[in-house]
Amino acid sequence: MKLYSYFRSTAAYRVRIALALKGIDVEQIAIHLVKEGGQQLKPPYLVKNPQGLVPALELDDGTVLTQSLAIIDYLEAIAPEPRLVPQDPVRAAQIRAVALTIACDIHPLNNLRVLNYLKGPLGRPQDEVDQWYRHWILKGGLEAVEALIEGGHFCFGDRPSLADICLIPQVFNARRYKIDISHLKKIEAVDRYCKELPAFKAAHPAQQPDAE
Ligand SMILES: N[C@@H](CCC(=O)N[C@@H](CS)C(=O)NCC(=O)O)C(=O)O
Repeated sequence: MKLYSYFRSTAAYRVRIALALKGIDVEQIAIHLVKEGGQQLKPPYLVKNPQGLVPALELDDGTVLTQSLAIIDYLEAIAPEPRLVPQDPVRAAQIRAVALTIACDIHPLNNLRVLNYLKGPLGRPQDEVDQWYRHWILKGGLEAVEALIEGGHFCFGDRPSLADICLIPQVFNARRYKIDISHLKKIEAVDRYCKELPAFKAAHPAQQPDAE
């Protein structure tokens, strides 16, 4: 299998963590989101993912899967252990709620193309774009996640789940943009613990072949 990825992409980072937790090796193909006006926006990659976003997972028969959470669902189906979403329906719904809060309600508002649109066509100055980013990552975003998770070493229970897979990359992104999350104590504790686990370390942006 081939994973189309960009080292700093939080959505690709989610898939990399899931692959590492499940011990699945893939070939990584770097898609640079900035160089050449964004390789994600041009063929040949655009043909693979018509949304012009990373990640995409290309199976050995050429089938291309897109959307990080759909890709992780696929990985869960072909390699059920270790489970990333438990069978207990209540716990599964709680984990998915955190994952979806991050993947559907935080990340899309702060994606590169949205920030570029604010700066470019809408002509907003950088300080307003930064304010936008800070607002959406915290309000109803990570501050809500802080209230939703149990906390401890992981978001829920005693093993990594889809919630941690979504949270750790989003925290990486928040720190990259110098957002103060020191009031989010449970999130900080989960981040501190997960970051040291081999699968999370292997998936970290700095460890990727295209890291800059
Ligand atoms: N919902 C998608 C989001 C994918 C996404 O937005 N990827 C970002 C990187 S984290 C991207 O490719 N951005 C390129 C752009 O905005 O032009 C997923 O979970 O896979």
